Amino acid sequence: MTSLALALDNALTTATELPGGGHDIGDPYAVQRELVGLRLARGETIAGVKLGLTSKAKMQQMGVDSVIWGRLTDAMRIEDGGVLDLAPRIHPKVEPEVAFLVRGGAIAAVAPALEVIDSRWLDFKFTLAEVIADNTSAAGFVVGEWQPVPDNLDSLGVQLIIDGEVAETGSTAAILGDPREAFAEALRLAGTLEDGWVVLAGAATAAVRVGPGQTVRVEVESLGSASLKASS
Ligand code: 0L1
Ligand code: MG
Repeated sequence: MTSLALALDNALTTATELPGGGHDIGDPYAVQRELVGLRLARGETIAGVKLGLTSKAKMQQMGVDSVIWGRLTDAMRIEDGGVLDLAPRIHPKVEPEVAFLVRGGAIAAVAPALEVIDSRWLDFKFTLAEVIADNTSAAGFVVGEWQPVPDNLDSLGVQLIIDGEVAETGSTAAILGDPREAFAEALRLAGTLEDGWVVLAGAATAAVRVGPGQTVRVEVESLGSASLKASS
């Protein structure tokens, strides 16, 4: 077990930040595996995988041209319309996404989704290796009602609505041109996707900070909506 995995897990469980920017990390995905392994040892189970940096804007921001991936656990899942407990969070943000349901290694259904990201790195400042080690900032997710996959999944309008006001507007095109590309990447990167897993395809807009008592909703054209309410 690396000291970095232990330090990141301590940051997660105590809601404290670690200074980033200068850690010498050999294999960041090995650190991520150890970090998530600590969660599994506490009784959590893998619920799926997430893709990160799937938009051109985020790739440019990080100076990379490829996506990253992380692991979702059952403890990260928030029921649609449920409560996001802010007490164990550091500086949570929400992003509007779409989620896929896995069956037989393929896409069985699609749904509107919210991802909660909450970097364990101070002020969300990290290197690419650091954010991979930190399980790509994964902190929570909400999945709306599963739907059959429409033909035009690559050009659906997406809105992130906070307390009834539109905070961000985008399109599923921002997710690697077509969210199905993100599913293919998830399969390639994770190696295997198990039946019943959720694949979070990536954000359609920038992430937005979520504060006490706020209601956050994603609306995806023709797919519907999903929401959470932050604790006060
Ligand atoms: O899900 C994401 O695209 C986030 C990846 C990590 C970068 C960040 O924390 O903003
Ligand atoms: Mg995301």
